[in-house]
Amino acid sequence: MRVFEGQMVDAGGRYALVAGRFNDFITHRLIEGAEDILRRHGVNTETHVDLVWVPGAYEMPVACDKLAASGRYDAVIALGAVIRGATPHFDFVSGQAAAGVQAVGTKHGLPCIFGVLTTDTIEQAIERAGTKAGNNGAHAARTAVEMVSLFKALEADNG
Ligand code: INI
Repeated sequence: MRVFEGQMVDAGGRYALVAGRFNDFITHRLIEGAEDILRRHGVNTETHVDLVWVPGAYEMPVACDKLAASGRYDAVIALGAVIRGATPHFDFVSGQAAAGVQAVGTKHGLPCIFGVLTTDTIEQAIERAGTKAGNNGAHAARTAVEMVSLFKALEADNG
């Protein structure tokens, strides 16, 4: 049996972070977590990581699509926070963001990582942005490193 899996070391990837300005006090922590993990897995974050701000999670799919279509990146990482309010708005924004980012990935055959928190409360978001429940941006970056490595291995395979 031939087994392919990504290594947890950067394979020379170029990464785009797509960050939502909405709830940016959370997004900034997610960016810090992602940047730290990319750097500690061997990515030169000065030259190989671009940060792209969008207004909110709803705008992430179209921005991810543009970046994926550019051919300049090996992975796109969406980072942000959708926090439930008093209306059904949360469901539309979070649902479209998740489905949209996923659709971009399959459309372009490019790892598009969903590092967007979808929480009921601000406290839950804070817990997942570098406090007691880890940092979702760091987790997203680890996922990106693994997927870039996996895709490079699959692309290098000659059968
Ligand atoms: N965008 C977010 O990223 N998080 C939210 O919690 C949020 N809420 O709650 O409204 C949010 N809304 C804005 C949305 O992403 C769009 O920017 C807006 O609808 C304009 O298209």
